Amino acid sequence: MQNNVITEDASGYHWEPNPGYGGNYVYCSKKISPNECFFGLGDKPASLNLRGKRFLNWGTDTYGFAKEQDPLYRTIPFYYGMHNGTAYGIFFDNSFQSFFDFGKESPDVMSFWAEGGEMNYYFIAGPQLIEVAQNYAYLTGTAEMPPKWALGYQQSKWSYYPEDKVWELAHTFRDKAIPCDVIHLDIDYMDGFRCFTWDKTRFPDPARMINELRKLGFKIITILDPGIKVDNKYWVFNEALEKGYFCKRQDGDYMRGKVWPGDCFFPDFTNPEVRKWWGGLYKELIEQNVAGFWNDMNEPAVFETGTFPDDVRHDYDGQQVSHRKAHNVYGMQMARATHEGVKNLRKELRPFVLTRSGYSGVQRYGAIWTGDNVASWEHLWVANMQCQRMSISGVSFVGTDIGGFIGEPDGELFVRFIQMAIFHPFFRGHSSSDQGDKEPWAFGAAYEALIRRAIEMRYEFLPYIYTTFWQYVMKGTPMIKPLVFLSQNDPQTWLREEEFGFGDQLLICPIKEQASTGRIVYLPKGNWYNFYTDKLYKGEHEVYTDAPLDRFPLYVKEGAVIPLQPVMQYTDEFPVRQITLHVYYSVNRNVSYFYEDDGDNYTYTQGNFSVRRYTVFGNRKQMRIVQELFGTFKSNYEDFRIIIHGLPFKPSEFIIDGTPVKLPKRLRDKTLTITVNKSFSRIQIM
Ligand code: MIG
Repeated sequence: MQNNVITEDASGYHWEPNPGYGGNYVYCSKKISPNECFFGLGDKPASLNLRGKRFLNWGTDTYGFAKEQDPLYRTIPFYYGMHNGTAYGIFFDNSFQSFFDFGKESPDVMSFWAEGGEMNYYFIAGPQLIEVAQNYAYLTGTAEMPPKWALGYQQSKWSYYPEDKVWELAHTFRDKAIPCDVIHLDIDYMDGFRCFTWDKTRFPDPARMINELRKLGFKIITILDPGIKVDNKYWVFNEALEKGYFCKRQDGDYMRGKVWPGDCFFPDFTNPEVRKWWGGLYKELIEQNVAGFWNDMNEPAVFETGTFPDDVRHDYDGQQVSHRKAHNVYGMQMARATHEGVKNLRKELRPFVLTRSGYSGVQRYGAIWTGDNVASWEHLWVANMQCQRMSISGVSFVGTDIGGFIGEPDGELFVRFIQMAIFHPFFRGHSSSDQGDKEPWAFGAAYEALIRRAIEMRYEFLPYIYTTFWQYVMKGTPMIKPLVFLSQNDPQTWLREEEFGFGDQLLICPIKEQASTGRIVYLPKGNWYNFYTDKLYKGEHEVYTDAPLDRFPLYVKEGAVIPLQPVMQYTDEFPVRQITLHVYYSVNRNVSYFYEDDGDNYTYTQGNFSVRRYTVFGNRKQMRIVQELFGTFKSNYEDFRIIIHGLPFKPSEFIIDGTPVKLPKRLRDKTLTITVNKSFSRIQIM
């Protein structure tokens, strides 16, 4: 990095007139270096490299959004620049409507500006993209470990009701042996869309239903919107009115807007007292054993006008500001109120909150889904870009409505969507009510089998996914990594955008075209095994990869140790009695981790976890696996089943912690399976 200019001001920090509003923009511009690439900025449904484009941040409800549409639901005013192998980040912490121009207006100038507020930006030095990501997370906050069940498959629809329908759904999953952990109840479970109520004709006894569903291994998540129905017989409305918790216009009238319940008022989540009150409202739902909460429409969305008028007043933690300043953080403050309230009510258990809107830092409070996407092949690509981009923008716990929210996918599209989503941390099928069925069995038996297999794979990979989540929690390392994050010095990765890394050891490339039976995949630096064939390929090359409908391009880094568990119908169906470690031979030393804890409480913060660190290396005649164990968590299994892939020699001896184990003849193959006590520290294979 020495003596290299990383970034240089063009006109630097200045003001520019804002004709629309009559005041000034707070403005900063910087020179663009030749070959400079730009990444980040949250949920933009555009190509990964942002060079040559301009964007606007203003959280917006965008039903059926299109590729390149801007803005969408979220505001993450943070980007990466990278040139000559050196990366840096800039976080423009300004909640007003903001703009980012990456050389669109003038090819050599990058600018960012906002409608008001301060020129308050952070420069984050790299030189590695990953380091910038980690430091951005350090600045804006990392997530907590999620409850493990929230990483299972979740099924949603707008809406499942009445109770009978929910049962039919639950039984179908179990009868068909398609794994599922969660059922979402969308707005129709409420009494006239009143938050924190139930429609008692549709759901006469929610606590009974929820507890019976739990016996089948299902958890319930309910949706809650910010709009509170104007109704003086409704306790939530009366309480907020009495306490002055609703947003008001500049002239003192209430901010009134139509949403699902009809005329609504809206709590001011930027007020700490309101957040506390809102958090407390979850008490009854929690007593009924609702497991998680879904916050929708929090851009905030209002029918007809889109959102609040600019003159609406907000407390903003005592600053008293207008909606111009509070708009982009409103949704995050709602998610925060929910997260903190639920955490406080459930004490020892981890909250799960799903939010649609968010600002930088929203990752502290919950997961994000990308919003109202469409059942099309183009949207599969869009979902791929959005999830990669959200992940490098601090929000790894992200997913899209699998198959598309709007419209009807055919079986093939659904299969390709869900195969990609196996490696999106938030894994949920969701769809709009009038758009036909999109449950895993809606496409006929052949597709059902393929969809089941994809969901099963998700459950098998859970130990690896959970470990990857832990790495994100500890260091802010993005769980999904664009190719360029794996190998930023390789110019091939600067523009390629469909392949993505998941965790330290996997590379995925979604199939994004109809009737495709394979595609070209670019493998970054290192050597990579095809997950299905065990064939080894050299990195920094394109590889044509077969992908008939029952598989997709999935590669494992050489030297990887991947922990897999048996298929389960839900995450705590039975205690895991055996973990399979898939070990991939390598001459180059490679390190892998395997993290475990209790799965749904906070004892991990007091040391009740275990981390296994594996080092794998070998030569033409032997191979070694070293295991180091940290932490005190006691797992339920005693042994590992170890499967070794890619041995270049026929093994005859296996030495575990110095003791030779003669291999039965049938095991003397290039792929080797053997059971080993979980506390081994060194394995030698010769
Ligand atoms: O105006 O609650 O993005 O996931 O199913 C639509 C109904 C409101 C929008 C969400 C979608 C949800 C739907 N909501």
